[in-house]
Amino acid sequence: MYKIPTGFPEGFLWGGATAANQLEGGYNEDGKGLSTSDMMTAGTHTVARRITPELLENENYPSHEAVDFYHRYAEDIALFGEMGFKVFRLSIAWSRIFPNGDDAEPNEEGLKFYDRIFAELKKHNIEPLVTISHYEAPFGLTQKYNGWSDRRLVDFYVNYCETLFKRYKGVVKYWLTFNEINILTMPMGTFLAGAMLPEGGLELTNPNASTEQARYQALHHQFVASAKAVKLGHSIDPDFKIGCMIAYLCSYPLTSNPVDVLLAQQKDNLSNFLCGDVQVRGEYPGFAKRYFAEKGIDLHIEEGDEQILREGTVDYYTFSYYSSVCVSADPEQEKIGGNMSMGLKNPYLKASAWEWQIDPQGLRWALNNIYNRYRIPMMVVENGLGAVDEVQPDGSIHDDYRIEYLREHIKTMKEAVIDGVDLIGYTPWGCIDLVSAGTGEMKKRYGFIHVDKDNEGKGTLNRSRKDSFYWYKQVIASNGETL
Ligand code: BGP
Repeated sequence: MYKIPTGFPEGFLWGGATAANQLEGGYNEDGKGLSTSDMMTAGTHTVARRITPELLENENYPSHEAVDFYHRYAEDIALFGEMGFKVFRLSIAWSRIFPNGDDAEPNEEGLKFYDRIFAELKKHNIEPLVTISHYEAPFGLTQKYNGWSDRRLVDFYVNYCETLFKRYKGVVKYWLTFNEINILTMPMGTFLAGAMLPEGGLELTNPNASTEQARYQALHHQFVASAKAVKLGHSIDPDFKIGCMIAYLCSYPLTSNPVDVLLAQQKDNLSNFLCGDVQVRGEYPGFAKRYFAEKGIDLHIEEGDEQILREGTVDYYTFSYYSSVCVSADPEQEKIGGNMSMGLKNPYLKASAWEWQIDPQGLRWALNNIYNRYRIPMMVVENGLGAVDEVQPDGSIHDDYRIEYLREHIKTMKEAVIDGVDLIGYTPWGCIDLVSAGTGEMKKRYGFIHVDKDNEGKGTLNRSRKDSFYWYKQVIASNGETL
């Protein structure tokens, strides 16, 4: 008889996930330079039309204060400890370490901040999981080089990694090179992930205007940078585990018409597996080369790049998973009115207030789909429900909708483990309320911990425990058995 797993493995890494620009605030403290995210205004959360000193004073930039983790980290980490976190995913703000991106020396004060964070995590026996670049880069790199369009960013990034790897050898074991690297395949990734100005500069009507040629070239630079970082990291500390991070975009065929089925597979290939194949297998897959050829995308690939990619494959695969959509080869479907964020409506699913369809089964599907291809350890490093929470007069928050969402996803994750997927950790997104990456809002909340701050930026910033806080604590204590 085969012995199959009965549940989550011992030592499973339960925790939560965040990103510096959505959490820290302190955007100009202790020598930090401006980062691309510091240039994004609230509401539309797009890059400011023009950066002037007046604008920097008068407009609402959500990252500038965020939820003030910069000053309140000890309290927050204690709350993570109280929930029993084994791991905490955070990102390092590149502009704290290299304020302009191309500085010769790192900013010691910036490093000291993360020294304090890691020391605090250690006190609570929480393992850090560090995203080296999460949707930001020093704004100086945009101004001087137009971000990742310029190959010189590879060296600046690798130099930044070297600083982190040497400083945090023996302190940090788990690293991720780029958050949701595949977002660069989409227009919305232009400034957000590529730190590139849209075509036409900052005074534009469409902040995401960019060509596929420009985005795939920038993506190639990030692939090379990531691979070099992996190789370097292993030479500095062979115990480092360095992973990729991909936004898993789950697309189902809208109908059983084979053209829809094929389209869904092509989407899966281009949206998800293109990046996965380069980072896990170390080479561009055939379908990507075909796509480039047919679209007239002519990548500048230097001699030696292919070897770099082969030598810098990742140790583990991580991804974000929030929802799924449908795709259809029939252009009429778009008009029928089933348009959701990122794709077509699935008649079998409900959606969040932000039109992200809720699909727990899709997570099991994704885990199997990815694991069958790569056969390396995996982590779900983002998952969750963005929702408006109501604070009761006594201060409590009854977020049963959030509990329900997470419970159903944890159930299907467990099924995937029983299916044989080598899943090692789970860090739901925004374990403490933070600024939304997509909109810059505060009211789209994911946390177990509430932060008193509204969309206009007002509030005491006080922290409080939601019902989900107590629920997640017992999930962790029971290693996923008590749901
Ligand atoms: C992912 C990002 C996160 C994050 C999350 C939720 O794409 O990696 O930074 O914020 O999505 O998105 P939003 O904040 O738009 O709800």
